[in-house]
Amino acid sequence: MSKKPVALITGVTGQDGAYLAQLLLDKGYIVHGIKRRSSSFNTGRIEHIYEDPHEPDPQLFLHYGDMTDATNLVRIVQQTQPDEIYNLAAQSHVQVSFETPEYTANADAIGTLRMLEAIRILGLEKKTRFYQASTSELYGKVQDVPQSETTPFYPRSPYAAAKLYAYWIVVNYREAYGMHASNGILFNHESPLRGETFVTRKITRAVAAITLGQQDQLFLGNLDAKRDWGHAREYVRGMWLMLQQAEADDYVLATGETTTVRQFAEWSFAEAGITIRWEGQGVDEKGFDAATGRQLVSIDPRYFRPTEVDLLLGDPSKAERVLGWRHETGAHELAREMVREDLKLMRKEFSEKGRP
Ligand code: NDP
Ligand code: GDR
Repeated sequence: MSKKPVALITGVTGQDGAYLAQLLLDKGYIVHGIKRRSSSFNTGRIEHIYEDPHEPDPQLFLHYGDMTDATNLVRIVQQTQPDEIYNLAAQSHVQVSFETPEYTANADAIGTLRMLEAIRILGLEKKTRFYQASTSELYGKVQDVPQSETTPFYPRSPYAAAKLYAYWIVVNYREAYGMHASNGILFNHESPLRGETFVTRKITRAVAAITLGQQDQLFLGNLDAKRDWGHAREYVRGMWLMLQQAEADDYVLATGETTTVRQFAEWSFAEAGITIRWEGQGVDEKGFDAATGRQLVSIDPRYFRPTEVDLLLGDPSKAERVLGWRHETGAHELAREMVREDLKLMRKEFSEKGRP
């Protein structure tokens, strides 16, 4: 019987970590995940796949760790001897990075270096393949679309600047030490598991709460930002495919279509049977229920960023050609799925609390 492949996922408790852990378990991997110590429960997204380690034959193991602690990363890599490391852990919120720039650099930039060094210190350069969660935020101010692997970078936030370092240190370790280390330059990808403060999930949760009479209004920032939104479940498959190639390389994963925040909001409300009519300009713009005239959307300038990324639109043709990867879900279908799931979730929460 051949030995099962072993993967280590940093950020296993996040959106992508949860989908990736599921994918790798389905493929017969032993999966190790790093989770942070938290004062409250933070494994909700992987609860359904985590078995009690005392039960016979567990396949998913969790280790306490942090990207800011090199000793702990070295120890976990030493203990687990992974064939593949997926480095997904990050302070991943762009706006929050303006408030916590040093921490973001520590976790997202130096954290990546720490993980690469753990591989080297342990002499695993030839055994362990490495995936880095790079991002379309690297393009930042570049309006030359579609953005591909050869488009120059121009980061527009402390988050993007930290991820720029991580991108290049991965390229450098690949070239300097012959490591199988790849960057996935992933455009925005969402799902019902998306963090609640990212704009898509914020919108779909608000639509569900407004529909169920639990919220009056949705406050948003820049409605005109354009994003290339795909489905996280499909993107984690692309991560895995990158590590199955004979040679490491860098790949864009994207849908090749772009949508405004405004349009995503319209689609989300439409899924709940509400047509939005917009009135006003800039910070005074408001969204009304076209049927009842009730105001449902307002602008809150607190959500404007000091420097914004106006337009992201990716060209996934290299990943399609080399990896055979393809996206299936577009932004419209994504909005519909996320609203349906949030409605289900909230109805369940309310019924458990004895409310309608
Ligand atoms: P999430 O924010 O949902 O998950 C981030 C994960 O990192 C969580 O498990 C979080 O733990 C963990 N984490 C944060 N800080 C640390 C730290 N200091 N030490 C250890 N773990 C930490 O992000 P996504 O799943 O959406 O994204 C995964 C990765 O891909 C991130 O690196 C992100 O920057 C990148 N990316 C995401 C894109 C997207 O559209 N989703 C697009 C391109 C790149 P906890 O649960 O405790 O908070
Ligand atoms: P982004 O995602 O910054 O692209 O980073 P986010 O959903 O936070 O913002 C997308 C766009 O929507 C605008 N926006 C708002 N954003 C939030 N969060 N809240 C609001 O109320 C709001 N109103 C308008 C933003 O200004 C922005 O233009 C995500 C993260 O997952 C990163 O980790 C990842 O690298 C990139 O996607 C690709």
